[in-house]
Amino acid sequence: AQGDKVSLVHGAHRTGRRTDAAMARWRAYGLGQFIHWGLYSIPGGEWDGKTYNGAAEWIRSWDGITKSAYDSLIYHFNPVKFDATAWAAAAQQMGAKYVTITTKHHDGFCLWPSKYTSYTVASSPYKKDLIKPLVDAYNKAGIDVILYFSIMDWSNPDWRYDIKTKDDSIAFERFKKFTRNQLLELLERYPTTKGLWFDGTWDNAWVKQAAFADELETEMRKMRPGLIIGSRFRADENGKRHFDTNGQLMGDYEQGWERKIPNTITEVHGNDWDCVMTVPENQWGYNAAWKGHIKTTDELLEMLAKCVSLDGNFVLNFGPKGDGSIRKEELSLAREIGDWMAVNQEAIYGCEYAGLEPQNWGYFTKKTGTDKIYMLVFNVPVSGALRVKLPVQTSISKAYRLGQPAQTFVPEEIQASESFIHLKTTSEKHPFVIVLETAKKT
Ligand code: JFZ
Repeated sequence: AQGDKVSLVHGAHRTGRRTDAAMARWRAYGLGQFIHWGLYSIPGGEWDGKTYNGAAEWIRSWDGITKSAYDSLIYHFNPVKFDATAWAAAAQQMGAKYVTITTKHHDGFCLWPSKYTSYTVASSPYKKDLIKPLVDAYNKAGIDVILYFSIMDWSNPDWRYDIKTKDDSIAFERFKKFTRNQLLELLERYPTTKGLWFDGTWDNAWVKQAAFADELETEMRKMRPGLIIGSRFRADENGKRHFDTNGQLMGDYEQGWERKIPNTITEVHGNDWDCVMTVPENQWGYNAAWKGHIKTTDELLEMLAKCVSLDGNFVLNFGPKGDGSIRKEELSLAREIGDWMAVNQEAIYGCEYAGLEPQNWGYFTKKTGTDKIYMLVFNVPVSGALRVKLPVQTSISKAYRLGQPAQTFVPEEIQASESFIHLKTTSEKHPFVIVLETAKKT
């Protein structure tokens, strides 16, 4: 009840979803790409012949490596094989509608020539800005760009995990100015980008900056109408992150679905969200020795289908190598996802939760603003009969296989508003889509 709400100065600015065109565009993306690229891509999870067991992009925090040795990687950063057009072409073929690119990860190394630190690509042998060619190439390929930015910055002597002394507080004030400068710099330099993806915001020093972060967010939104910022940027005045003290989402979409996907629509509370996913277990930056289970194309497609069926987007991570090339395993996954998308994208783009009871054969999506339902089939029952329950007063007017419109199905109504779609074969080896055109019974 309204009466139970506490009044907050730095809580959520809105209840419910954003209703503007920029957010509607984000919501319709369906599939995105994430790119983690930086100095950590050079060692790729190995140092002096030893393997680091953590995430490759965190190697600087390992005691098997000295900070100065890590920071000296800047003198070896020379991605001669980097080809922004080729990266964008691979993402476009995969079917990605947006890409999130690390402008600066926790190590603090900037892929753009920031005026505010020398720890940037400008000090490397490569010298040139990497963000501009990426933004241009992806935009040219029709893909929107979102800039990843880590607040936590291990390279900056003013960064603090917590503020305990007067000196900490003085240093962190400088750090806040630096952070604001860098963010405004990014928005000025790359005016076509659509959003900011924040990370490294969990430590006390930052969590205590509710007022500063709130004002900065407002300033950035003024500067760039339509700008999209997730729930991982700021905390409210009580230190609550993602959801404020009253349980309201802060930011434009829920940014907590990290390598996990909700199972039911109730878990997303009517909010926008996206899931960011790695191909191996928990490796974002390039790791030469991918260990453990490596997800297959069909597994990734199932995650994509599940996300869209629950009103989310699915974002697949790529970790390019230090030389600027993309590993062949990622390129072949992208190609296979793209081959499937070429046939089935209609069931992904501009689609949402269908409001139907889930069935074990797979996932339903619905084209926003229409009565078109898609059945994304991943598990074919031995009977070949796919159960569909529609709302009362709704019937199937036409059912056909996406990409093969001549292959139509005659649904068998087994009871009111409950039908079987009978497959002609149960020997399918890959996921496929059946379109249901529905109509209100008269
Ligand atoms: C962070 C980073 O530390 C990591 O290197 C990578 O960039 C990833 C995308 O983001 O890692 C996180 C952040 C949040 C959670 C898990 C890992 N979380 O909320 O569960």
